[in-house]
Amino acid sequence: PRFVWVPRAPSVIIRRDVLSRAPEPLMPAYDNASIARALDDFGDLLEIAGEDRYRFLSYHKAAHAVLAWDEDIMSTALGGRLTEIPGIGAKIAATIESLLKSGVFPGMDEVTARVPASVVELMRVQGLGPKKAKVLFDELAIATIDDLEEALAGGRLGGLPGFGAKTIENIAGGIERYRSLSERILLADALPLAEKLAEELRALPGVVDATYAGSIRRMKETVGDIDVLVAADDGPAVMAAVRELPIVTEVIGSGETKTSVMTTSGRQADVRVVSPECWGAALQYFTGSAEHNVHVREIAKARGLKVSEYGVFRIEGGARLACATEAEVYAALGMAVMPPEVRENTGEIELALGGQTPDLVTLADIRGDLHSHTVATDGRSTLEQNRARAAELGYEYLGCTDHAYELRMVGGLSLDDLERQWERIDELNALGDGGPHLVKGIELNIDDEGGVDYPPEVLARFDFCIASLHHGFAQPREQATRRLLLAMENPYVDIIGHPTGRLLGRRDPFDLDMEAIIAKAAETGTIMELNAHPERLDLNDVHLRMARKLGVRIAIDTDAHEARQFSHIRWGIATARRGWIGAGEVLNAQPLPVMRSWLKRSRA
Ligand code: DGT
Ligand code: CA
Ligand code: CA
Ligand code: ZN
Repeated sequence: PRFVWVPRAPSVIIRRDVLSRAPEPLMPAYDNASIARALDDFGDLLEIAGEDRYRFLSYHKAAHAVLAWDEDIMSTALGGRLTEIPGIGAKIAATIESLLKSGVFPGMDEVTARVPASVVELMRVQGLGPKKAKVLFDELAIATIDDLEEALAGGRLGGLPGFGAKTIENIAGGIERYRSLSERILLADALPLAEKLAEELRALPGVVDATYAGSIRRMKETVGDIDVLVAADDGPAVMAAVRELPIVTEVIGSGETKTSVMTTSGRQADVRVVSPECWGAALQYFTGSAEHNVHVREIAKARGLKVSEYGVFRIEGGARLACATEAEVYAALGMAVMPPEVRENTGEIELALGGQTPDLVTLADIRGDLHSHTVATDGRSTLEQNRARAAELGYEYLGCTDHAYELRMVGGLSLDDLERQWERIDELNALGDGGPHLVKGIELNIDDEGGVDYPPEVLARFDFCIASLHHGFAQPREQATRRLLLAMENPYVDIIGHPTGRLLGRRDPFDLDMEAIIAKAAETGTIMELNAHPERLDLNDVHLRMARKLGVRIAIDTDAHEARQFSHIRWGIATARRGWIGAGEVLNAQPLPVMRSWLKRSRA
């Protein structure tokens, strides 16, 4: 059978049910990340199949190069320039072309005859790399996560080379996390798909408007499914057209007003047709959240009104008061229209009844990014490349925060390295080319005693310091909490980076007493980071609301390990808005002198 490679989703890559039923011709929505993922997976399969090191490494290198490539891979391929990507020769270029054209990975059949492709899914479990997956496959013929779970339950993993008690315990936790995220999708994966789907729908004849709703419109960090609304008079005609969209691989169910489909990304989407006159009522209803809608309806009822996806009605007599726009719907209920991000029933309705909405930070408020890495440690872009990207974004300043000395595995900076970096920063800042001002920072590691990498006299030389937890994820609550509390008492620790350490679907957060930590931040004037990486979004919305109540200030940072990752700021803004954060509370929404004045070291 033809092997169709489904573009990358964060943890579920291969939906075998989709693969076997994928219709031809397929027009996969590949991007650089999904091509990189396919190359990476192929490299892993080669390793498990016992191919030589040189061969499988060439696919990993190619994957890395595609990820680092700035141009859209489809444009590069159309221009016949794939071999201009460093590390990509004629053979891999032909593979990429084939993927882009047809979803077929040449040579895959031959490899999957030896190692089933489902073994790739095994490696999505945290703690299982190709080496361990190979042992599982060779020794116990474990080829799927179900097989793995069975072997685990039957106690058959013990005794395998490299599988100690600790590893086995980690695998059990990894399976659980894998399963929990495979039911949800990272916002950063879902939103581009929802936008594409809405765009394809808007182009259909008879469609007045199309947009996404549900948890995507509320910008929740993970979403259960993709909800799209279409305004059109002829529902059945639109539904028929939806079934034929290029992005659709399978129709799961289809009626006159709702069609559920599987898309080329392996993700399910629900498309609903609503009448254009009642667009606002439908949008309000299907944006949710369910909790927000329930509370809105209670308030309506108390006023003798009824709300549904068809409008606001008087209970007595049934007259319709509103339905065309969301503003009209909320106005009929005596409420201001609140931004979708806060519609979670955490106080927004009470505020709206008083005619108010929270004043939320926007992308336009951001003046800089204060967490970035370079090739000096584990970043993939140079200081100059980061600076150029920050200039493109119109930033006033950029914080350079490579890893500090103790993080040896990524080449943490020694004092000599720092002197060199500072010298280069001074040169760049003296250029006078209108580029962003580079601010000298560092990402310190918080050790088991709450200490950090350098002595005070070195810490004093930075413009600012971020301190983060990078190890000890299994530590008990008291111990992990104490590390953070002590670090916050350090007068040179201005910001706590990615405070809980979670990686959505991959790693649980540290077990922390967040109330104590946020109270300590308020007491010491320590700024808390909202790390904008789509897998982190840490602090989350709940913690941000706690922080806001206590007047704790927030830095929305991308922690970019590559210049293009500065664009992740978008996800940080979304989460900040869900946490009710306004520009006045955001460190990097302030002009440079004000930003500096907020740092703990300037306040002392
Ligand atoms: P998700 O998909 O789990 O990330 O979350 P949502 O919020 O997108 O939930 P979903 O897809 O089940 O429904 C989309 C919206 O439709 C939801 O936010 C509110 C509305 N809705 C759906 N079912 C109900 C319901 O039973 N009661 C109420 N009040 N609203 C509902
Ligand atoms: Ca949904
Ligand atoms: Ca839904
Ligand atoms: Zn970092």
